[in-house]
Amino acid sequence: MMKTTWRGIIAEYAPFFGSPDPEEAVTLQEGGTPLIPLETLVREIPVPVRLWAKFEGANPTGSFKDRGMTLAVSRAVKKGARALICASTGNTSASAAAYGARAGLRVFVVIPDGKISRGKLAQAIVHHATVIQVEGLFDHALRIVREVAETHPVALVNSVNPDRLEGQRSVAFEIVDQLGSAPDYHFLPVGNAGNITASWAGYKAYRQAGRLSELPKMTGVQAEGAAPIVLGHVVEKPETLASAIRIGNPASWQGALNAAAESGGSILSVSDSEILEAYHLLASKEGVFCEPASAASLAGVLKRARAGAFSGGERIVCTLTGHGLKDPDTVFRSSPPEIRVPARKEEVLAVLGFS
Ligand code: AN7
Repeated sequence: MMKTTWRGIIAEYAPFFGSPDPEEAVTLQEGGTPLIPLETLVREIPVPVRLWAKFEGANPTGSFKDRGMTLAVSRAVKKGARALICASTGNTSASAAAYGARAGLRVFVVIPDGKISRGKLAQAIVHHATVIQVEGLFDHALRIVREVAETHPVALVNSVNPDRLEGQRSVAFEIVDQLGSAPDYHFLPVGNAGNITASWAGYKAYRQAGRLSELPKMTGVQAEGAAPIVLGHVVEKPETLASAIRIGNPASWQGALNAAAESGGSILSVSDSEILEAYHLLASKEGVFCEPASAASLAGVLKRARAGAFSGGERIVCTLTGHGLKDPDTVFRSSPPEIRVPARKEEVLAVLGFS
Protein backbone atom coordinates (compact mmCIF):
# COMPACT_ATOMS: atom_id res chain seq x y z
CA MET A 1 0.00 0.00 0.00
CA MET A 2 1.27 3.45 -0.83
CA LYS A 3 2.03 5.59 2.17
CA THR A 4 0.17 8.89 2.26
CA THR A 5 2.54 11.74 1.57
CA TRP A 6 2.15 15.45 2.17
CA ARG A 7 0.62 16.93 -0.99
CA GLY A 8 1.48 20.62 -0.61
CA ILE A 9 -0.49 23.39 1.04
CA ILE A 10 -3.14 23.88 -1.66
CA ALA A 11 -4.28 20.26 -1.43
CA GLU A 12 -3.80 19.91 2.34
CA TYR A 13 -5.74 23.10 3.16
CA ALA A 14 -8.06 23.19 0.14
CA PRO A 15 -11.06 24.59 2.07
CA PHE A 16 -8.98 27.70 2.84
CA PHE A 17 -8.13 28.38 -0.80
CA GLY A 18 -10.96 29.01 -3.24
CA SER A 19 -8.74 28.19 -6.20
CA PRO A 20 -7.05 26.48 -7.93
CA ASP A 21 -8.30 22.91 -7.67
CA PRO A 22 -5.52 20.89 -6.06
CA GLU A 23 -5.13 18.91 -9.32
CA GLU A 24 -4.25 22.15 -11.12
CA ALA A 25 -1.75 23.39 -8.55
CA VAL A 26 1.85 24.13 -9.48
CA THR A 27 3.38 22.47 -6.46
CA LEU A 28 6.63 21.03 -5.14
CA GLN A 29 4.76 19.66 -2.08
CA GLU A 30 5.74 22.69 0.00
CA GLY A 31 4.72 23.07 3.63
CA GLY A 32 4.40 20.25 6.14
CA THR A 33 7.57 21.53 7.78
CA PRO A 34 8.83 20.30 11.17
CA LEU A 35 7.95 22.01 14.45
CA ILE A 36 11.09 21.22 16.40
CA PRO A 37 11.17 21.46 20.21
CA LEU A 38 14.22 23.43 21.39
CA GLU A 39 14.73 21.61 24.66
CA THR A 40 18.37 22.59 25.13
CA LEU A 41 18.08 26.24 24.13
CA VAL A 42 15.04 26.76 26.29
CA ARG A 43 17.41 26.55 29.27
CA GLU A 44 18.80 29.93 28.19
CA ILE A 45 15.50 31.37 29.36
CA PRO A 46 15.40 32.01 33.11
CA VAL A 47 11.78 30.91 33.60
CA PRO A 48 10.16 27.61 32.56
CA VAL A 49 8.63 28.18 29.13
CA ARG A 50 8.27 25.86 26.15
CA LEU A 51 9.95 26.71 22.87
CA TRP A 52 9.68 25.37 19.31
CA ALA A 53 11.18 26.26 15.94
CA LYS A 54 8.96 26.06 12.86
CA PHE A 55 11.71 25.09 10.45
CA GLU A 56 10.77 26.62 7.12
CA GLY A 57 14.18 25.75 5.72
CA ALA A 58 12.64 22.32 5.09
CA ASN A 59 10.55 23.69 2.22
CA PRO A 60 11.46 22.60 -1.33
CA THR A 61 13.54 25.68 -2.12
CA GLY A 62 14.67 26.11 1.46
CA SER A 63 12.42 28.95 2.63
CA PHE A 64 8.86 29.87 3.60
CA LYS A 65 8.45 31.68 0.29
CA ASP A 66 7.31 28.42 -1.34
CA ARG A 67 4.00 28.60 0.54
CA GLY A 68 3.00 31.78 -1.22
CA MET A 69 4.70 30.94 -4.50
CA THR A 70 2.69 27.76 -5.11
CA LEU A 71 -0.53 29.79 -4.95
CA ALA A 72 0.74 32.83 -6.84
CA VAL A 73 2.21 30.76 -9.68
CA SER A 74 -0.79 28.41 -9.87
CA ARG A 75 -3.14 31.36 -10.25
CA ALA A 76 -0.85 33.21 -12.66
CA VAL A 77 -0.83 30.12 -14.89
CA LYS A 78 -4.65 29.92 -14.77
CA LYS A 79 -4.78 33.54 -15.92
CA GLY A 80 -2.53 32.70 -18.87
CA ALA A 81 0.70 34.29 -17.66
CA ARG A 82 3.81 33.44 -19.67
CA ALA A 83 6.37 35.19 -17.48
CA LEU A 84 6.97 36.04 -13.82
CA ILE A 85 8.93 38.91 -12.31
CA CYS A 86 10.03 39.73 -8.76
CA ALA A 87 12.46 41.82 -6.79
CA SER A 88 14.21 39.93 -4.05
CA THR A 89 16.73 39.76 -1.27
CA GLY A 90 17.18 36.19 -2.50
CA ASN A 91 14.58 33.76 -1.25
CA THR A 92 11.66 35.06 -3.29
CA SER A 93 13.79 34.85 -6.42
CA ALA A 94 14.89 31.29 -5.60
CA SER A 95 11.29 30.24 -5.10
CA ALA A 96 9.94 32.10 -8.15
CA ALA A 97 12.69 30.57 -10.28
CA ALA A 98 11.83 27.04 -9.15
CA TYR A 99 8.04 27.30 -9.42
CA GLY A 100 8.34 29.19 -12.70
CA ALA A 101 10.56 26.44 -14.10
CA ARG A 102 8.06 23.83 -13.01
CA ALA A 103 5.22 25.71 -14.72
CA GLY A 104 7.25 26.33 -17.89
CA LEU A 105 7.26 30.11 -17.49
CA ARG A 106 10.03 32.63 -18.08
CA VAL A 107 11.22 34.17 -14.82
CA PHE A 108 12.92 37.53 -14.35
CA VAL A 109 14.45 38.36 -11.00
CA VAL A 110 15.72 41.79 -10.05
CA ILE A 111 18.12 41.76 -7.12
CA PRO A 112 20.39 44.23 -5.32
CA ASP A 113 23.85 43.91 -6.83
CA GLY A 114 26.18 41.73 -4.77
CA LYS A 115 23.81 41.82 -1.81
CA ILE A 116 22.17 38.41 -1.88
CA SER A 117 23.73 35.26 -0.50
CA ARG A 118 25.51 32.88 -2.86
CA GLY A 119 23.17 29.93 -2.38
CA LYS A 120 20.12 31.98 -3.32
CA LEU A 121 21.81 33.39 -6.40
CA ALA A 122 22.82 29.85 -7.39
CA GLN A 123 19.19 28.74 -7.10
CA ALA A 124 17.92 31.47 -9.43
CA ILE A 125 20.63 30.62 -11.96
CA VAL A 126 20.22 26.85 -11.90
CA HIS A 127 16.46 27.14 -12.52
CA HIS A 128 17.25 29.31 -15.57
CA ALA A 129 15.75 32.54 -14.34
CA THR A 130 17.07 35.69 -15.98
CA VAL A 131 18.94 37.42 -13.16
CA ILE A 132 19.18 41.20 -13.33
CA GLN A 133 21.41 42.76 -10.67
CA VAL A 134 20.68 46.44 -10.10
CA GLU A 135 23.10 48.88 -8.54
CA GLY A 136 20.83 49.71 -5.66
CA LEU A 137 18.81 48.31 -2.78
CA PHE A 138 15.96 45.81 -2.61
CA ASP A 139 13.62 48.78 -2.13
CA HIS A 140 14.69 50.19 -5.53
CA ALA A 141 14.34 46.79 -7.19
CA LEU A 142 10.80 46.41 -5.82
CA ARG A 143 9.77 49.81 -7.12
CA ILE A 144 11.05 48.93 -10.59
CA VAL A 145 9.30 45.55 -10.85
CA ARG A 146 6.00 46.98 -9.56
CA GLU A 147 6.09 49.57 -12.33
CA VAL A 148 7.10 47.05 -15.00
CA ALA A 149 4.34 44.59 -14.02
CA GLU A 150 1.71 47.33 -14.14
CA THR A 151 2.33 48.08 -17.78
CA HIS A 152 3.79 44.87 -19.24
CA PRO A 153 2.61 41.25 -19.53
CA VAL A 154 4.64 39.81 -16.65
CA ALA A 155 3.04 38.56 -13.45
CA LEU A 156 4.43 40.13 -10.28
CA VAL A 157 5.09 37.50 -7.60
CA ASN A 158 6.38 39.68 -4.78
CA SER A 159 4.30 39.65 -1.62
CA VAL A 160 2.44 42.76 -2.83
CA ASN A 161 0.64 40.07 -4.87
CA PRO A 162 -2.15 39.03 -2.43
CA ASP A 163 -1.94 35.38 -3.57
CA ARG A 164 1.48 35.19 -1.93
CA LEU A 165 0.21 36.24 1.47
CA GLU A 166 -2.84 34.03 1.14
CA GLY A 167 -0.58 31.01 0.67
CA GLN A 168 1.74 32.03 3.47
CA ARG A 169 -1.17 31.86 5.93
CA SER A 170 -0.68 28.08 5.86
CA VAL A 171 2.22 28.21 8.30
CA ALA A 172 -0.24 29.24 11.02
CA PHE A 173 -2.60 26.40 10.11
CA GLU A 174 0.23 23.92 10.46
CA ILE A 175 1.48 25.27 13.77
CA VAL A 176 -2.02 24.97 15.25
CA ASP A 177 -2.39 21.44 13.84
CA GLN A 178 1.00 20.46 15.26
CA LEU A 179 0.54 22.00 18.72
CA GLY A 180 -3.19 21.34 19.05
CA SER A 181 -3.71 25.07 19.65
CA ALA A 182 -1.96 28.34 18.91
CA PRO A 183 1.17 29.17 20.92
CA ASP A 184 1.06 32.10 23.34
CA TYR A 185 3.76 33.91 21.37
CA HIS A 186 4.77 33.63 17.74
CA PHE A 187 8.11 35.32 16.97
CA LEU A 188 9.27 35.84 13.39
CA PRO A 189 11.77 37.94 11.46
CA VAL A 190 10.40 40.97 9.64
CA GLY A 191 11.76 42.33 6.36
CA ASN A 192 9.10 43.33 3.88
CA ALA A 193 6.58 42.35 6.61
CA GLY A 194 4.54 40.02 4.41
CA ASN A 195 5.08 36.96 6.57
CA ILE A 196 3.92 38.45 9.86
CA THR A 197 0.88 39.86 8.06
CA ALA A 198 0.12 36.48 6.49
CA SER A 199 0.76 34.41 9.63
CA TRP A 200 -1.62 36.60 11.61
CA ALA A 201 -4.27 36.32 8.87
CA GLY A 202 -3.80 32.54 9.02
CA TYR A 203 -4.50 32.33 12.74
CA LYS A 204 -7.57 34.52 12.33
CA ALA A 205 -8.88 32.42 9.43
CA TYR A 206 -8.36 29.24 11.46
CA ARG A 207 -10.23 30.71 14.39
CA GLN A 208 -13.07 31.76 12.11
CA ALA A 209 -13.23 28.17 10.86
CA GLY A 210 -13.54 26.97 14.45
CA ARG A 211 -10.12 25.31 14.52
CA LEU A 212 -8.76 27.32 17.45
CA SER A 213 -9.95 29.66 20.16
CA GLU A 214 -7.00 31.65 21.53
CA LEU A 215 -4.81 33.69 19.17
CA PRO A 216 -1.05 34.15 19.70
CA LYS A 217 0.76 37.40 20.38
CA MET A 218 2.56 38.17 17.11
CA THR A 219 6.07 39.44 17.73
CA GLY A 220 8.06 40.71 14.76
CA VAL A 221 11.83 41.05 14.91
CA GLN A 222 13.82 43.45 12.72
CA ALA A 223 17.57 43.86 12.47
CA GLU A 224 18.73 47.03 14.24
CA GLY A 225 20.29 48.48 11.08
CA ALA A 226 17.14 47.79 9.07
CA ALA A 227 14.36 48.51 11.53
CA PRO A 228 12.00 51.02 9.87
CA ILE A 229 8.92 49.76 11.69
CA VAL A 230 10.55 50.00 15.11
CA LEU A 231 11.97 53.44 14.33
CA GLY A 232 8.76 54.67 12.71
CA HIS A 233 10.47 55.94 9.56
CA VAL A 234 11.95 54.68 6.29
CA VAL A 235 15.61 53.65 6.56
CA GLU A 236 17.43 54.99 3.50
CA LYS A 237 20.54 52.82 3.89
CA PRO A 238 19.51 49.60 5.64
CA GLU A 239 22.49 47.57 6.84
CA THR A 240 22.64 44.15 8.50
CA LEU A 241 24.48 40.88 7.94
CA ALA A 242 21.03 39.30 7.74
CA SER A 243 20.79 40.15 4.04
CA ALA A 244 17.30 38.64 3.64
CA ILE A 245 15.83 41.36 5.84
CA ARG A 246 17.97 44.28 4.66
CA ILE A 247 14.88 46.29 3.73
CA GLY A 248 14.31 49.95 4.53
CA ASN A 249 10.71 50.48 3.42
CA PRO A 250 8.59 47.35 3.91
CA ALA A 251 5.63 46.85 1.56
CA SER A 252 3.40 45.38 4.30
CA TRP A 253 4.42 47.91 6.98
CA GLN A 254 0.81 48.51 8.03
CA GLY A 255 0.09 44.78 8.08
CA ALA A 256 2.88 44.26 10.58
CA LEU A 257 1.65 47.09 12.80
CA ASN A 258 -1.88 45.69 12.70
CA ALA A 259 -0.74 42.15 13.51
CA ALA A 260 1.24 43.36 16.51
CA ALA A 261 -1.50 45.70 17.75
CA GLU A 262 -4.48 43.39 17.26
CA SER A 263 -2.73 40.41 18.84
CA GLY A 264 -1.24 42.25 21.80
CA GLY A 265 2.23 41.56 20.42
CA SER A 266 4.96 43.95 19.33
CA ILE A 267 7.81 44.67 16.92
CA LEU A 268 11.35 44.84 18.28
CA SER A 269 14.84 44.98 16.88
CA VAL A 270 17.97 42.98 17.62
CA SER A 271 21.60 43.68 16.82
CA ASP A 272 23.66 41.69 14.33
CA SER A 273 25.64 40.19 17.20
CA GLU A 274 22.42 39.04 18.88
CA ILE A 275 21.38 37.49 15.55
CA LEU A 276 24.71 35.69 15.23
CA GLU A 277 24.50 34.44 18.82
CA ALA A 278 21.08 32.89 18.17
CA TYR A 279 22.25 31.50 14.81
CA HIS A 280 25.22 29.71 16.37
CA LEU A 281 23.20 28.50 19.37
CA LEU A 282 20.62 26.89 17.08
CA ALA A 283 23.26 25.18 14.98
CA SER A 284 25.62 24.10 17.76
CA LYS A 285 23.13 23.23 20.54
CA GLU A 286 20.10 22.02 18.59
CA GLY A 287 21.43 20.82 15.23
CA VAL A 288 19.22 23.33 13.44
CA PHE A 289 20.91 25.30 10.66
CA CYS A 290 18.99 28.36 9.56
CA GLU A 291 20.09 31.46 7.73
CA PRO A 292 21.02 34.61 9.73
CA ALA A 293 17.75 36.49 9.07
CA SER A 294 15.81 33.51 10.42
CA ALA A 295 17.74 33.50 13.67
CA ALA A 296 16.44 37.02 14.36
CA SER A 297 13.26 35.36 15.64
CA LEU A 298 15.11 33.40 18.33
CA ALA A 299 17.29 36.43 19.07
CA GLY A 300 14.06 38.31 19.75
CA VAL A 301 12.85 35.60 22.13
CA LEU A 302 16.15 35.61 24.05
CA LYS A 303 16.20 39.40 24.24
CA ARG A 304 12.65 39.52 25.58
CA ALA A 305 13.35 36.66 27.98
CA ARG A 306 16.40 38.43 29.41
CA ALA A 307 14.28 41.55 29.91
CA GLY A 308 11.87 39.48 31.99
CA ALA A 309 9.00 39.41 29.51
CA PHE A 310 7.95 35.85 30.32
CA SER A 311 6.56 34.73 33.64
CA GLY A 312 6.67 30.95 33.09
CA GLY A 313 4.36 28.51 31.36
CA GLU A 314 4.27 30.34 28.04
CA ARG A 315 4.44 28.39 24.80
CA ILE A 316 6.61 30.15 22.23
CA VAL A 317 7.10 29.37 18.55
CA CYS A 318 9.76 31.03 16.40
CA THR A 319 9.64 30.78 12.64
CA LEU A 320 13.02 29.91 11.17
CA THR A 321 12.29 31.26 7.73
CA GLY A 322 15.16 29.88 5.62
CA HIS A 323 17.85 27.19 5.47
CA GLY A 324 21.40 27.92 6.61
CA LEU A 325 22.91 26.35 3.48
CA LYS A 326 21.72 29.33 1.50
CA ASP A 327 24.44 31.43 3.05
CA PRO A 328 27.59 29.43 3.78
CA ASP A 329 29.72 32.59 3.70
CA THR A 330 28.28 33.70 7.04
CA VAL A 331 29.48 30.44 8.61
CA PHE A 332 33.06 30.98 7.53
CA ARG A 333 33.03 34.67 8.42
CA SER A 334 31.72 34.05 11.93
CA SER A 335 33.56 30.87 12.96
CA PRO A 336 37.12 30.01 14.02
CA PRO A 337 39.46 28.99 11.17
CA GLU A 338 39.45 25.34 10.13
CA ILE A 339 42.16 23.03 11.43
CA ARG A 340 44.76 21.77 8.93
CA VAL A 341 47.46 19.24 9.78
CA PRO A 342 49.87 17.03 7.85
CA ALA A 343 48.28 13.67 6.88
CA ARG A 344 49.65 11.67 9.84
CA LYS A 345 47.74 9.88 12.59
CA GLU A 346 49.84 11.53 15.32
CA GLU A 347 48.85 14.98 14.09
CA VAL A 348 45.15 14.05 14.18
CA LEU A 349 45.50 12.47 17.64
CA ALA A 350 47.16 15.65 18.87
CA VAL A 351 44.13 17.63 17.80
CA LEU A 352 41.90 15.11 19.58
CA GLY A 353 43.93 15.71 22.73
CA PHE A 354 45.25 12.12 22.86
CA SER A 355 48.94 12.85 22.47
C1 AN7 B 1 14.90 34.06 5.32
O1 AN7 B 1 13.20 37.08 -0.69
O2 AN7 B 1 12.02 39.78 1.06
O3 AN7 B 1 8.90 40.11 6.35
O4 AN7 B 1 12.87 39.09 -1.39
O5 AN7 B 1 14.17 35.58 3.06
O6 AN7 B 1 7.77 38.53 4.78
O7 AN7 B 1 9.61 40.01 3.97
C2 AN7 B 1 12.82 37.74 1.94
C3 AN7 B 1 12.44 37.93 3.24
C4 AN7 B 1 12.65 36.60 6.67
C5 AN7 B 1 11.36 38.47 5.82
N1 AN7 B 1 13.48 35.56 6.55
O8 AN7 B 1 10.05 38.12 5.49
C6 AN7 B 1 12.88 38.25 -0.49
C7 AN7 B 1 12.52 38.69 0.87
C8 AN7 B 1 13.99 35.22 5.36
C9 AN7 B 1 13.64 35.95 4.22
C10 AN7 B 1 12.28 37.36 5.59
C11 AN7 B 1 12.79 37.06 4.34
P1 AN7 B 1 9.01 39.26 5.13
